[in-house]
Amino acid sequence: MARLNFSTLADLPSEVKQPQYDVNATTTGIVHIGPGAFHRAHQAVYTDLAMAHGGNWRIDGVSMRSKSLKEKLSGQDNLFSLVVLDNEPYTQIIGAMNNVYVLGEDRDAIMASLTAPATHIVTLTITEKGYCLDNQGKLDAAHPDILHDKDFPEEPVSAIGLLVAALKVRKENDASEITIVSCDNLSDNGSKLGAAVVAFAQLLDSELAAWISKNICFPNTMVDSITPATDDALVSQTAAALGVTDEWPIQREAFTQWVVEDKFSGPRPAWDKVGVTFTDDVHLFEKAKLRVLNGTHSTLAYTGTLCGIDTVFEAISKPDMEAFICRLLKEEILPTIDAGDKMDLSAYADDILNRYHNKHIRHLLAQIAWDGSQKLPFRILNTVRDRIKAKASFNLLSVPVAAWILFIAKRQAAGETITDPMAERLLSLAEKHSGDTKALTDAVLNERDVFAELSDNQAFRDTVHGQVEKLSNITPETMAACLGEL
Ligand code: CS2
Repeated sequence: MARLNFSTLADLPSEVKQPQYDVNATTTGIVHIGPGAFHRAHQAVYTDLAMAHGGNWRIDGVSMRSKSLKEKLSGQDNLFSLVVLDNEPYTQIIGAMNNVYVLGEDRDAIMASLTAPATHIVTLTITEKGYCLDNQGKLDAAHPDILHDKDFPEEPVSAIGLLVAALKVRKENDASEITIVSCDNLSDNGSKLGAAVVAFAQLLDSELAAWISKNICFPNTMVDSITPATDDALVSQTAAALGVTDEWPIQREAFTQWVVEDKFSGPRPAWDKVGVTFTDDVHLFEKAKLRVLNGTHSTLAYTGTLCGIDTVFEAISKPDMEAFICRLLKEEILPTIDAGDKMDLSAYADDILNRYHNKHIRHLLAQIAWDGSQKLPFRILNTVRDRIKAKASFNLLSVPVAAWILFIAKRQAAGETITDPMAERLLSLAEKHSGDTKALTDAVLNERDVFAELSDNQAFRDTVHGQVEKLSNITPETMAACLGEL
């Protein structure tokens, strides 16, 4: 079968949406660090649509480690398919990706792209761990990648180091019209990124740090679209629909939202014309999304996995599981969000639960369960902190924490690993305390990189212990009774 590329675009079925601009005549204006599935399903799509309104905003993707995206897309002119799986499905060819680089082999090209005067935006989806932050959200100067980049600033291995190396050149060239936009699920993502970049620059050159602080904007954002990882079924389904092979199509739900703080140090694509919300304050959108969607996602991921469930749809389709999620939202999550008249939180939560009921999306709980040590602080623990401040219960919020601990224990006992920057540490604790969930719970709760001051909160510790005990015998058969007791 022929491959998706510029020469086969004309042969695609008429119902397949295509770029509404001259892709070949459009040049790079954005560098994206971490071009994984979510970037290609979200920012790249908005940017592709925005280019119909003009401007050179194609994207040079920079993979920090993996070569697979470059290898897969290079054979198809960096085109790829967005497959929207919902009640009204459609497929859209995205032409926004101009080049795909890998840090280990394309360093010169990457620096040329980052420092080009025509590059006015850097976006990032590097996941929580990519920011090299400590448990207070500040740059961890002892992080191995930061230590490396401090010693070898011209050969950075971290996104932070790469940005500083590029900004150093841009300062020398007086090319300050560039905005750096975090698109990851962490609170105050832009502010934290900017502070980390300035802190790292300060380690090298205080004048550069001052220049960055003065000239470069790091807007906060909220990003949202459920984007399951690409699987072989999607590749086959897409080939059948297109009549050509796309080696890395992307799938997502129809819903997509991007809220961006209106704070830019240079030009930007016509994102506002294609549904992106610009606002002076992202915080309500960010807090609601991280706690209502991502907090319940992680709860489903760990409790569902303990009950032998594979996908979000299957989990939320269990009446007892959905009833528990509704209780968690109503009793302990929504009360921590002060939306005033700006947002109908109850309707917002209902919409998210409806999105979970999308039977066309096979969103694996195993994917959501990745990186729990990095995700839980933003999705669950900050909510616990607000409940403690309010002298309110956090019994239900302790359930995903307890389920995460049991998830680690279960994976270690089965001789399986977990995907998490702290995997080695957490699995070693599970091995050391094998068969003793009380001791393992104490040991995990002592991990200050995850729990910070909550490690010292006896009421929190006791509550988590209590939920671990209740959940430790949960099975598919006992799920209803177990969740009903919580
Ligand atoms: C998910 C998110 O994998 C996960 O941790 O909770 O990727 C989630 O699908 C997105 O944030 C939805 O916008």
